Amino acid sequence: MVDRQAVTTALAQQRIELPSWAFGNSGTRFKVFTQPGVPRDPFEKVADAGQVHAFTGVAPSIALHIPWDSVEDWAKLGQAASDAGISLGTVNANVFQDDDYKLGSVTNPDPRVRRKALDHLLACVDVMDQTGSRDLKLWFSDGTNYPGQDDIRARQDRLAEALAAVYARLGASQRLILEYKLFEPAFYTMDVPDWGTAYAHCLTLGEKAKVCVDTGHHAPGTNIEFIVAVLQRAGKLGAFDFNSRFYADDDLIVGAADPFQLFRILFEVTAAGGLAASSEITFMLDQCHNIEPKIPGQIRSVMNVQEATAKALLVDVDALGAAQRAGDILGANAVLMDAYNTDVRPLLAELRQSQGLDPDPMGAYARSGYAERIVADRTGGQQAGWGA
Ligand code: AOS
Ligand code: ZN
Ligand code: ZN
Repeated sequence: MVDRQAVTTALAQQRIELPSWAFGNSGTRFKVFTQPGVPRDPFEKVADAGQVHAFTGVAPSIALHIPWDSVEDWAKLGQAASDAGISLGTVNANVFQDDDYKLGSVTNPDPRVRRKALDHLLACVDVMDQTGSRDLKLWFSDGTNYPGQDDIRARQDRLAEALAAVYARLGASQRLILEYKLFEPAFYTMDVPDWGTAYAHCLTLGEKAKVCVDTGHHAPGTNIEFIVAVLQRAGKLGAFDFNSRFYADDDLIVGAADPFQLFRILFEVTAAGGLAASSEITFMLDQCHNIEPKIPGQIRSVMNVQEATAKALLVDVDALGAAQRAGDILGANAVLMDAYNTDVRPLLAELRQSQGLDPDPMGAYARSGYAERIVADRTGGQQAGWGA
């Protein structure tokens, strides 16, 4: 039997982190479409993220990107976040948008470039000290395009050296979260292409190093929930970058392309206690809203994660376990599918009402007048950073 009260409590405690770059203008390498009313600075991104939290109640922090979100006074940005009802979250480093990084950042054959990249990563930890952020998320665009272009093993050595230096700089409660990506921008080798490579580096580094699973960073057909289960079992699942993909790293709204996959992932997470108060998994979105409006896009994303989580929590794990032990293949599968096929929208609407929220976050935001206000007040919105 599923304990409905426990499901509601778990859903009420869920925390989803929003990416600051989701609020800026974004696009593909072909075109960035600008939208009226988008934030002109990090303060306005924080204000917009606050709206998503105000209407969903489960998105109380915003991930920052350095240098896109760099400000003179971090305390002031922290205050703006708190005024908006949220806090500053994960710090994302950027060692991919500089001419110097053509051959890589921390894995570059040139020691000068490696030093420059490492200095940026260390500077990000300085920022974390000021913002109170727990996590430093590292994604490297480093890799090669042609066989023989560079020494694969030497690049791993350089990567290990840089990671060790960053790890040594972390405070007691800070973590290094290493993100992997199959390809792009490099097309022959990426230096951190998969969970195994990320896991191996994190294992060497120590307890404070964990892996980030970006759902858009795998080959088509990859069983992501298996990776999640293995990492979580090893205590190395640090964070998610949730998004949807149809083809490559599409960064579309999470749950839009494959809600069943999202459910399967969240089932593994919840079954292994990943939603418990003691869990240290960061549930982050990593998306860009190239053509749809940004704040509603984020609200929809948060709701999609909530819906998949609710379904995952509704799995009757006792019945599932019994069927599994009995070797009842179809029975076990039916238990899972029963939960997936449940319409959880009424349950979530009730939960919101019990929290004093509107049961319909999308409608409530549309009625709030905020979208009209930012269009009137802001001109010259900032690009999210991609293609800058
Ligand atoms: C890049 O493909 C990765 O998904 C990054 O996680 C992310 O989009 C970037 O770090 C934003 O700065
Ligand atoms: Zn990502
Ligand atoms: Zn990505």
